[in-house]
Amino acid sequence: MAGLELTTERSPTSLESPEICHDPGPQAVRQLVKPAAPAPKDHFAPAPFPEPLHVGRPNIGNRERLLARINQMLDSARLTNRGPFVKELEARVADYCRVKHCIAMCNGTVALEIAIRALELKGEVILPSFTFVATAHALQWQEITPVFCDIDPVSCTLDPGRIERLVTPRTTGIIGVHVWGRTCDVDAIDHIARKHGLKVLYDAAHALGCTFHGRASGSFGDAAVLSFHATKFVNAFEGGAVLTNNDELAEKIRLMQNFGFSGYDKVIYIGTNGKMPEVCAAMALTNMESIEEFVEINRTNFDTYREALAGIPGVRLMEYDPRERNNFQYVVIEVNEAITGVSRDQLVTRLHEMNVLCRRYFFPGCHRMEPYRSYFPNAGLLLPNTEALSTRFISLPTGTGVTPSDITRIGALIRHFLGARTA
Ligand code: T4K
Repeated sequence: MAGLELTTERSPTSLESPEICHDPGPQAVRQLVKPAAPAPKDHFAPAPFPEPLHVGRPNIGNRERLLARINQMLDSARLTNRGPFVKELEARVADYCRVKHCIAMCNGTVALEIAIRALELKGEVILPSFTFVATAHALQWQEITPVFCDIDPVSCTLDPGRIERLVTPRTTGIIGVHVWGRTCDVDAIDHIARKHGLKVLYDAAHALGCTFHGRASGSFGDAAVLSFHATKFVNAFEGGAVLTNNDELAEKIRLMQNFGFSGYDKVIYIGTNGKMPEVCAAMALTNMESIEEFVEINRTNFDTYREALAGIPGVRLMEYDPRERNNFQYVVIEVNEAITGVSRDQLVTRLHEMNVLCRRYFFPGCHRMEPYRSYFPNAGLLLPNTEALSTRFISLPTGTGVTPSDITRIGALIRHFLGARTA
C-alpha cells in the first residue's frame, strides 16, 4: 500500500515532471504546458480529428470466427483450465515462433513473474529502465532487486557493454526487453550470461512476429514472455505466454501456473493461478489468423509515416531492420528539441488537442517511478541514455484503427506544429 499512497498523493505539476507515468489526457495536458512557439503561416489549418486516434487501439480479427468459437465454448461449457482453445493457441504460437513450448497465461506480467520464479532468479537481476514498468515490478513483486542498466542509444535495448560492470555476487540473471519489437543484442547478452553463470529471460511483449538473424525474437534466452494485452497487435483481450525450448522449465512453469497440480487432487509444487481462460484463447486464435494482415497494415502505416514525416528537421522516425521480420506495431519518432525548438511534450500537447492521442512510451524510465525512485534515488547517474532518450520519443497511432490518409494528416500536423516547410 505504501507504493500506492506515494503515487496517488502527488498530483503532477508539469508534463516535464518524471512523476507522470500515465497519460494525463488532452485536457490536463493543455493546462499544464506552455504554448509552443507560433508556427509560421503555411496555409495549413489544423483541425482536430473528429474521433480520437489511439496508440494501442485493439486489432480485431474475423468477428464471425470469434463468435463461432465463443458459441462453441459456451456449448461445451469448458471455460478455463487449459481447454481446447488454449491448447490450440499454445501449439499455434509455438509453431509460429519455432519454439518447443508455449505456455499461455492470463497476462504478460504474471507470465514474467512465473518465468522469473521458475528460473529461480533471486538477489539481483539486471534489466533496462527503459521499458514498461511491468518488467521491473515482476521482479520487485518477488523481492528481487532490479538493477537498472542503460540502453544502447541506437537500438534502445540493453547495452551489453554496460551489463558486466553491474554484475555482483548477488546477480542471478538478466532480463532483456525487445522494446518496440527491436531484438536485443542476444549474442552479446548470451556471452555475458554464460561467463557469469546467469539466466537470461527476454521480455518479448512487443516482439511477436519479429525476428533476429531470421529466428523468432521470442526464441532466445532460457525463456521469453509475450503479451496478448488488448493494446498489443495480436490480442487475447488480456493474455500472455512463456516460450521456452527447455522441457524441464516448461513443465515447471505449467505446474506453477496451475497451483502446482499435476493431476486430480495432486499438488507437487508451489503455484499460483496464471491460466488463460478459453474466451481469451478464442480471441487470440482468431487474431493469430489475421496476423499477416495486421503486419501488412502496420507496415503500410509505417511507410506512410515515413513519407509524411520526411525532411522535418529534428524529427527522426525509428526504423526497423529491413533484413528482419518486424510487426511494425510501434511507430516511434525522436524529437530533437535542439533542432525543432519545440519540446517533445509541447508537440504531444498539440497533437492531443488534435485528437491524436500519441504516447510517450516509455517515459519516465522505471528508475523514476515508485518504488524504484525512492529505493535508488541516484540510479539516473548510471543511465544517461535512458534519461536523455526517454524525454524525446513519441509513439504515434497505428494499427487497423488508423488509415493512411489519417497518417498523412498527422504528418502535416507535426510539420505545421514544428514550423517546418512542406517536403
Ligand atoms: N512488458 C512490456 C515491455 C510491456 O509493454 C507490457 C505491457 C508488459 C510487459 C506487460 O504485459 P501485460 O501484463 O499488459 O500483458 C498499455 C498496456 O496496458 C500494456 O499492456 C502495455 N505493455 C503498455 C505498453 O501499454 P497503458 O497504461 O499505457 O494503456 P492504456 O490503458 O492507456 O491504453 C493505451 C491506449 O489504447 C489508449 O489510448 C486507449 C487504447 N485502448 C486501450 C485498451 C485497453 C483501447 O482503445 N482499447 C482498450 O481496450 O498500458
